[in-house]
Amino acid sequence: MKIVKTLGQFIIEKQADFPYAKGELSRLLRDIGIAAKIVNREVNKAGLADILGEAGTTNIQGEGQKKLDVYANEQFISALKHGGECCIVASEENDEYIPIESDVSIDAKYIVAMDPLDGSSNIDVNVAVGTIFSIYRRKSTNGKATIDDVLQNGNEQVAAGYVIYGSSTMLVYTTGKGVNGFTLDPSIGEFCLSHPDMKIPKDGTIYSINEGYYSHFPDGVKKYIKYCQVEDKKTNRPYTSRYIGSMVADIHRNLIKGGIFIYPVTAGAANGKLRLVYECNPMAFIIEQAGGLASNGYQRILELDVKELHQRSAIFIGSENMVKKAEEMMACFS
Ligand code: AHM
Ligand code: MG
Repeated sequence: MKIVKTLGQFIIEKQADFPYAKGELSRLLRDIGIAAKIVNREVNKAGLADILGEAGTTNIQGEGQKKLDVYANEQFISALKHGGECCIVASEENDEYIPIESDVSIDAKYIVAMDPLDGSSNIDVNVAVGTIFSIYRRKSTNGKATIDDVLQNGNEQVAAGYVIYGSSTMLVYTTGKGVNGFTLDPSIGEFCLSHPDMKIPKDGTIYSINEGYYSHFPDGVKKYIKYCQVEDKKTNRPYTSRYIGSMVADIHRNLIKGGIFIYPVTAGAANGKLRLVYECNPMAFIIEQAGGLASNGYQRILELDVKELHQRSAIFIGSENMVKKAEEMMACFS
């Protein structure tokens, strides 16, 4: 029988990559893995447990929250509270950051930012959803951690990852030394290493964008879409259009097959829709670590100044050559 490597074993092995580390980051990642399994259990039985539907509360963006958003949010926060490695959790579902002030976490080194259940409008129709997380080291050296500890630029992340609750459940993460993917084996309840050292193809033939908003897009994006659609044998065009409407699932597919995911600024969303801290920065860190690029059309996502928790950004993310080509077209109109 083939021996599988579990997420827990892999994390412990990789601790040697950080000789200064005392195991806190490893424990934090392990806690996230455990919370992901609990959320997975609920997502899987969503239709059965009568857990679907609006929870009746609204988040800071004014969007209706689904019950499972609330559940996932609570599970991750609770796992991070009890783990003791994290002094602040910032969640897309909470207006303010959550200080964690238990006895064990007062000296905790890490900040976690997360989108507990991304793409949640897809739950009702059995389409893949995801969790996105991002980990920073706290900057302040004494007293309580503050908002300045949270508002760090993306290039200061020490780890980032996502969980995709799809036809199988996977956890993909990076600590800045490549990207590794683990598939949940429900028979043993463990994430097992299934996609070691993931690399995104340098080129791809898939573009993912909500083309329904075409008339609201900037001219550079319209030009790039037209470029994707024009026939050219040398570059395998026309490309394929694939848009799930779950960022994690769209980017996961493109990571494996090669492609670009775009959520630009639109006439209705002047700064884009997706959140820099909870969605763009972690996905950008992962895709860059896999050899791809992530940009706001003009500038690297990981270098954007983070000024507020719920800041939004446009994003062009994926295969290197495709992102470069899209940036080229954006530059034509700047
Ligand atoms: P959410 O965090 O409220 O679920 O919104 C984020 C999601 C992304 O997963 C997805 O790519 C995007 O919103 C889809 O938006 P649209 O319906 O405007 O295309
Ligand atoms: Mg989201």
